[in-house]
Amino acid sequence: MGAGLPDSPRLTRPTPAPAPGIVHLGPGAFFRAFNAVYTDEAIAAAGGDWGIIAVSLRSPTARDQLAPQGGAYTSVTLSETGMEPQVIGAIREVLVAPEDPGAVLAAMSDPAIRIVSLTITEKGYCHAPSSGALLPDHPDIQHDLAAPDAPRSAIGFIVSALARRRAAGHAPFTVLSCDNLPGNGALARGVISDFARRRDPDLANWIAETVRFPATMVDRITPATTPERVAALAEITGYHDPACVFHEDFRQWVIEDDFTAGRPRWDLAGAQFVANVDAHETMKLRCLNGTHSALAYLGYLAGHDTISAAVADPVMARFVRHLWEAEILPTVPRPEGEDLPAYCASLMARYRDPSIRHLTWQIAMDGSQKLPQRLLGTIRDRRAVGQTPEGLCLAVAAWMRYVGGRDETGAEIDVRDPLAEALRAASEGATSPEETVDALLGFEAIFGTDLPADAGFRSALTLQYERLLSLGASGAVAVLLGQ
Ligand code: CS2
Repeated sequence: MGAGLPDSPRLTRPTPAPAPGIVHLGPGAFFRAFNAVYTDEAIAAAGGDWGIIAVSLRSPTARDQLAPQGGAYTSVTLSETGMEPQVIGAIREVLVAPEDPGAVLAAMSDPAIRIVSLTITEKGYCHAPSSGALLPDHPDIQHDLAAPDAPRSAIGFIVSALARRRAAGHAPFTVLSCDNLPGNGALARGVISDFARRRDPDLANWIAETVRFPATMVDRITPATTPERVAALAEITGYHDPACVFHEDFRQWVIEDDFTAGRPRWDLAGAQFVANVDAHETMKLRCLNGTHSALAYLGYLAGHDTISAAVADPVMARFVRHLWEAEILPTVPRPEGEDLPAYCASLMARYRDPSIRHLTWQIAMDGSQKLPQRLLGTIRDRRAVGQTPEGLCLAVAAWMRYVGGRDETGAEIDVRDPLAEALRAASEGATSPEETVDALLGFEAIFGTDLPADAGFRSALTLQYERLLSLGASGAVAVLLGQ
């Protein structure tokens, strides 16, 4: 057996764990490639008790990978010249909430914890993506209102911990959302306050008066870790680290500087502290995540398994440029310090990097939670000035084709989405392309009520959907580009 395989020695923690200061909910690959890296470098540069207690809300996997290594793991920068490993020591431990919710609440109630940060994905906020409002009938919300000492959702844990801090006379922690959502700070405040009000209006008032919810824009392309990459890393390091993560070199973190009791010197690791994040967020969600989703559905249907393969197709690459220039950038205010055309050119370079191998299937996940902020907001803005963004309509039509569950060869698609079953049933119940579009537009939590009522949008969408069925993804894109 080669030296790089699991019989290699396990990675061990190189330095003592920093004293705790942050509880992080959602210790997935993105968090390990981003927040924890910035925090590790900030502690190295300026010290401070900002060690991270990570909490898995669902699976024990991260804990099982990290615990034998004392929380240490390898963050690996990918490029065409190879892999660049960096051992990260900022994580102290990982708790598994379903196993011991009391331990999680105890950690979050400790006054030493001054920040609770989140990378729980869009669906973790138990909200209606089209409005941002809390879903009171969401099973986790129902559960957590009934069982405050054993919550399941991030919202339930945050409100229970804040209740305990208030009762003990401790200051609250800052809630730092790091998910790809517009106004993620305000959204977190909204769902948490709504939940708290249902539990205890006085607690909700205290939260409104004392808790800070700064907004952030987060950016680093982080494909899922594969066994092949874990083995490749062991080959070059001589140790085995199943908790390792792989990502591009680029990273950008823009943070509203609004914290109750301090924060690490993330600025010394390159983070940007600003008064208002909105413009950066809109730029990133529409230009990067919007075209990521367009490429995910059209690329997958066209047979491209990765983003780099999709943009290596000249028709798809031209399509992405068309989206930026003609449909997206007219809706994006220029953030201070940014040059929008140059930003898009750098996105294309990031997409082209073959060493990243970011799967279209991975990005295609959870479309029902992603479409509103990535595509539909831009469509609304174009419609509001009398324009019909056909390219974005084609991207939405491709999502509709994708959630139907069969690709262009008739093969089954493994659609991952909290609404996958309902979306599939709606598609299968339709007897014509028009009916399919109507049925899917009927999902108000995704499309709201305004877009389904917009006849211009409906007919543009139906036209693109029909073209997808008759010409395929590549053909429909070519026709749209006038080729
Ligand atoms: C991707 C994002 O999976 C997805 O939905 O679009 O994870 C994307 O890679 C990051 O937001 C980049 O910062």
